[in-house]
Amino acid sequence: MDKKNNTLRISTNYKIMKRIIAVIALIGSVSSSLKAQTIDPASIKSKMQWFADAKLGIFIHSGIYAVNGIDESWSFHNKKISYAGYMKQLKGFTLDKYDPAFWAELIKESGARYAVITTKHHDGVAMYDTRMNNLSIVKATPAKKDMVKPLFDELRKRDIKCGAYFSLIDWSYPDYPGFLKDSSRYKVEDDYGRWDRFRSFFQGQIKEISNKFNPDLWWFDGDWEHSAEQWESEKVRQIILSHNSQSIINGRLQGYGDYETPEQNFPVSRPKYNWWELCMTTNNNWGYHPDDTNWKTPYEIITIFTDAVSNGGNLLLDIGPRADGTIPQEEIDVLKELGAWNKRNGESVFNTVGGIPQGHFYGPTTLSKDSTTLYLFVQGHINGNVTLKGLMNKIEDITVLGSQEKLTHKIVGKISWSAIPGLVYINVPEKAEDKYVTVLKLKLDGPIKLYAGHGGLN
Ligand code: FHN
Repeated sequence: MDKKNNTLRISTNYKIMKRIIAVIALIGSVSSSLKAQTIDPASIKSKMQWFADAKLGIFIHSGIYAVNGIDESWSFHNKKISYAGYMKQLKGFTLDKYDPAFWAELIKESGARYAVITTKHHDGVAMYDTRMNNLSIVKATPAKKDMVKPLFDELRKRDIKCGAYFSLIDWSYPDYPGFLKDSSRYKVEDDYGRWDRFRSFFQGQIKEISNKFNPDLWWFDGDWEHSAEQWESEKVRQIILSHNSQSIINGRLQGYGDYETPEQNFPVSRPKYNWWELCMTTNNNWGYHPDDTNWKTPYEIITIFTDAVSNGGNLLLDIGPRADGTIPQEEIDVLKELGAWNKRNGESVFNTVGGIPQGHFYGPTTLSKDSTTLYLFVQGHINGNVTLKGLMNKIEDITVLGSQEKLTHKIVGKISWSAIPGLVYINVPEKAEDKYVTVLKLKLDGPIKLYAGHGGLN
């Protein structure tokens, strides 16, 4: 048998072996993914409690995309700029005015109970000293420093939980299939070995982030490009929980997360999830975009925030710092205004539960955990009375949060022979109003009871 034939046979055998191994791996991962769907809900309820109580987080998209003020990662993926042009921004990322204590103090002042920072976006540039490759702000930019640990340290000094945003997508990594919108490096099914090398890489980064920063919360992104089996989502979840069983994971790990993350779109009906968080930009962009002056006003952010909380969710409000580490003044101002409103009215959001069903009150509401206190959120100028329908309880006291003004109320239309409650009219004098959203605190005679019928005799 000549050498050539022998070599040919060996390489064929190798290819067969590779496929057999891949098929076994696939069967293994499918069966484990079936197991993973039985994540024990009781085992996550207690560790999710801080998240359920927290209501407000601050999202931070910090990356080299701030240098030119362009779309994070998407600008080269969508070919608005060449990849080489995009990566030139590495040279301009200095963090020379980065002040993690100032960031943490501002986040604290906003009233937020947690913060989530990008450790790596789809562009593959790590915002910390990764040992898995050389593409990081430590090794490849003038910043020459990790920005995650200093921030986490300052946040934890202020009892603020720390979240790590991690993009599963890595359009820069040579063994990652995806690259530009219309071109990819390879197909996973054509080269499992190459895909395995990428998996070892990104899972290695997850291990090092766990070890270096011990995140309270993991905010995965980009899971849409591959399946749970291909990502090995179950294994990723186990890597995290084996390091810290109390870590919570967002719902962008192809079915292996703990809570849902609707993005930019506001729910009208209450989402059915146990836990969910609306993530939203402060203007229209996640990263620093000096040309985007479409800033949401404090009134808009506070009404969106209270609406999300009323529907049983959280708000993760995003800021996009500059490449030098400074935060745009508009974002500083809005976080301060939000914080001032939270100082006046925080009792009605933090540590509460979602409010009463729609129809009883024309606005957001929340309840104390024992439901003996009902909070009504009245947006804008009130001009007299607000109305509450179907309340069976006796109201013992009504206070305007912030001004602490005591209010009276009138029951209208209660028929003596009917069990159906009358309407509650509450007069709110102009002087008691909040400049954004006025909160009325109703102390009830016990856990709330509501009538939701159609008013008929039966
Ligand atoms: O593609 C990303 C996007 O750049 C940004 O990071 C948002 C934030 O939630 N997540 C992805 C889009 O859903």
